[in-house]
Amino acid sequence: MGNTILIIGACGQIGTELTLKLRNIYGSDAVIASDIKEGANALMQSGKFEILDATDKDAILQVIKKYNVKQVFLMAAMLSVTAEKYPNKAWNLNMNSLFNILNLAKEKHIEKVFWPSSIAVFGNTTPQSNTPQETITEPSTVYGISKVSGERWCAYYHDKFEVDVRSIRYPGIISWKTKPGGGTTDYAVDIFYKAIEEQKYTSFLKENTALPMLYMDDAIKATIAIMETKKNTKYVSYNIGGISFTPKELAAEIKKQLPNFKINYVPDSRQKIADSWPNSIDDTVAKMDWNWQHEFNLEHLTTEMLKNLKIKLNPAATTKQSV
Ligand code: AKB
Repeated sequence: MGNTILIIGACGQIGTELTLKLRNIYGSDAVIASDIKEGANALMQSGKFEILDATDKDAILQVIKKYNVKQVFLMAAMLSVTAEKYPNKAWNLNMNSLFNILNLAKEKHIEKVFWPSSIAVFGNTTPQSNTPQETITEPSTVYGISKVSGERWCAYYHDKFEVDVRSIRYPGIISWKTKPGGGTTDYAVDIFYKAIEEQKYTSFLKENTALPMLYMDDAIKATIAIMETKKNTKYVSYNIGGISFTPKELAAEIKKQLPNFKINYVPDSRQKIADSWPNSIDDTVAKMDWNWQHEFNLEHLTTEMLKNLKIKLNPAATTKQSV
């Protein structure tokens, strides 16, 4: 157990698949999953799990010592929509969990940290199309303020205390194993569930609201790549682009495979958050610095989502059909 990894927030949308992938690569004993409550069966059955509160530094240190942890992936966070409802809780979770891990790294209990940032660091004053790596970051959401502050703290600990902390500005992540919760980009996952279950979806964003998105496999690939790169990375937190689409474009792609699918649009308060975010991301710097390249386009991810969700939501029917 020379290089044990601890995932904090392992039961969330990204944490679940990241844990499974890392266990696949490094072996189940080398990756400890933790969260405030238990998660999906696949995750719980694949290796060791600890109940852990990301804001409790002493409890984290105990787990680090118990397993001789060297790397921490801090995936616990409150996302954009929930953070608007509970600003104090969001600030407490998003910032104090980060300080805990940065301080544990500064105190040499761990050697390497991954911390997720987001396209939420951008705001209304940011150039919206092909948003560059270095640009105006004036977010208008509680979540965005926590992410831009987190980026600055990561850079500070890196420069002042030589903490090896790496980060990605995730766009909306699309996946079928674990649902996201409390985000603005969640519509792009919910739409697939509703398309299969009800053949219709009411979008809380306007039809032409484009947002940057990424299929989960690409997000996991990026996360592992930035943690493994031996190159000297210039930035702590990198833009990664993948695809960019509107609810209307996504619905049209789903309709190609489910011709009866219908969408209507009833924008709510989430529209304002989406309007403040970029509609596409320039990730040239990530491509140059650590060879980032996404694989999944809109058509490919739609096919993967529908195929896997049909099995997940109705396993019996799928088995019967395939007999
Ligand atoms: C959210 O919608 O809040 C997140 C994000 C883009 O960071 N998915």
